[in-house]
Amino acid sequence: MVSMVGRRDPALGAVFDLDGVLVDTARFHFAAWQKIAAEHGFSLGDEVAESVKGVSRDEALAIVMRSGSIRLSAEEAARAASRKNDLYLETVKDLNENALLPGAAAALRLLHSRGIPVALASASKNARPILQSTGIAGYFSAIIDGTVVSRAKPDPEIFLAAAAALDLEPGECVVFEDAVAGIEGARIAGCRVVGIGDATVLVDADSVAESLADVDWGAEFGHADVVKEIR
Ligand code: B16
Ligand code: MG
Repeated sequence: MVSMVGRRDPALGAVFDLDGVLVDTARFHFAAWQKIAAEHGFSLGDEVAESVKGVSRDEALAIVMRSGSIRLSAEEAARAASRKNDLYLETVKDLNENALLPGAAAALRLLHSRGIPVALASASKNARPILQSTGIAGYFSAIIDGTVVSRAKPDPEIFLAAAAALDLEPGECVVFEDAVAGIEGARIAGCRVVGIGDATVLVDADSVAESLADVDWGAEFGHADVVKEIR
């Protein structure tokens, strides 16, 4: 049996969220939801942005419609979800490596050079084309996305599947997440979590960095010299 590493021991694998961690697409998801809200006659306040991060398309639609006190039939909901996806895909159709967030490319290169296996754990059903268009698909040993899992974050399913795909225990993996729902799911799975974003929002993460460029890689993976390399 593989033993679990303690919270301070070096992790053996890395699990990345996509939108808002590796790629600057969270704002495009939200802009599409704002258009959907406008088309339903209400304006979607910025305070909703955090709660639609990391959750599935259907769950995000439910959150958006709740905030506008709108009830949709199953048919209307399916149409609105599909329209949101069309709007989102229109904004990401010309995505390239310039959409990678600070530190993302350097982190993936570094982990690869150290032989640390990397998995994706993204709720998005559009994850694969986005990994391709931004040129980072080749770094992933496993891709667990919205086409693979049936339960949305904060359910731990996606993180358990990512760890299993790397042939590691959840406690041997460190997850990088920008969403409150994702941090909750990763913690329930038993992974260590680095929140990417605002420390006043991501209060349940084990540690928080503004971006992947600010992560203490040496502390997470146990190589004293890695911090120097990533800067
Ligand atoms: P799609 P992540 C998530 O991706 C987004 O954060 C979330 O806003 C979106 O609703 C979800 O993917 C589903 O995306 O509509 O493309 O299937 O952050 O888990 O990488
Ligand atoms: Mg995210």
